[in-house]
Amino acid sequence: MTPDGEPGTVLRVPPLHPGTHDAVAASYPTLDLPAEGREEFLARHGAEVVAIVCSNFSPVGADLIEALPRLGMIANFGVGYDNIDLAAALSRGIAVSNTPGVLDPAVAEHAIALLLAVRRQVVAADRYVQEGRWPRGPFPLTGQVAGSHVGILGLGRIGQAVATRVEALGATVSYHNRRPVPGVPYAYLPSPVALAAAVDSLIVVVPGGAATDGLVDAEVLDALGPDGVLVNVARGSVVDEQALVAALDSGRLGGAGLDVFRDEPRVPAALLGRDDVVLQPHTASGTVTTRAAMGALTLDNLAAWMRGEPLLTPIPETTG
Ligand code: NAP
Ligand code: 8YV
Repeated sequence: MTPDGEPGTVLRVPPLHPGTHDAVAASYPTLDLPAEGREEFLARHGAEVVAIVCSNFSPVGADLIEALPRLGMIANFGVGYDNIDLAAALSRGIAVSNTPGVLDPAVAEHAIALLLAVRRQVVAADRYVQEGRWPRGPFPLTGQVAGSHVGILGLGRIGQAVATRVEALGATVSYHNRRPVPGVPYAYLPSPVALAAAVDSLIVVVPGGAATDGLVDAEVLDALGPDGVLVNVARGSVVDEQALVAALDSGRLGGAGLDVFRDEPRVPAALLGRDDVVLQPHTASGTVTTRAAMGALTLDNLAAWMRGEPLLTPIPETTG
């Protein structure tokens, strides 16, 4: 049932976390958006759909929203919602939820894992041992995080979880947001360039979308410098990838730990097979526990909307 008591179907937009995919069908009449023949499918079934369940890998554009005249709710599995045409949803008064908070520890520890992996050369040193090179001589000395200065670009929920973990490693934290965060014990720098110039390593945790596209550009990377390390667990769109490759190739940047890319799952060939870069397939929230919690929150938001109650975790823009 929908909030107005009329029967309605939930549309699953792939790819979805398997447990969440199954849980939707256990509670509601369900359809799956097919990979092929979408126009015909939507012409036949569009009027049945009252809600969407999607993930940040499932684009929900204006064309899909327009094809669903009764759509009242979009439940996004993920905290980032740059996959959704929010303007199109807002213009129709469609409620949109996401899954903030429950993934903070997992994403924060993944950022720390990347920082340590690049600074301590964990992956390159593993290859050194695996390939039998150790008997020919010692592995070169590496940098370290303890005693260093780490910048956080985006001191929000995840950024603050990163900050406490960085402090526990014995490093100093500074940050940049558009506005300073009241009450935090970290130095505020007024721009991404100023932050990059002040720190040894920069961890990026801002949202994706047009407002942050290319925020980490050549100027920021140059300010970070030849001993600097960039870690990106935000969105690939936030970093100018060509500028990143150029900075690494010319030795103007020390290294990078990247969980996200501009054209996932494709990764620029120039980032592959190098010892100064550690790459992950967008898995920062990808633990069994965290993905289950994200799925539960996605379903709880959908259930609240179905009951005509306020969403538990609406996307801020949709709450007016
Ligand atoms: P959040 O609590 O909203 O924090 C975002 C922070 O970024 C805020 O402090 C915000 O402060 C700052 N910010 C926003 N726009 C900015 C800009 N133009 N310049 C500088 N700072 C800016 O969000 P969150 O829950 O921490 O999540 C952050 C992002 O991480 C998500 O949107 C998602 O894209 C990404 N993420 C990735 C993964 C993964 O698997 N790799 C997992 C989860 C999340 P101001 O508003 O004051 O600027
Ligand atoms: C994804 C993420 O949701 O929350 C986000 O913004 O990027 C991730 O947690 C996850 O990769 C599955 O879609």
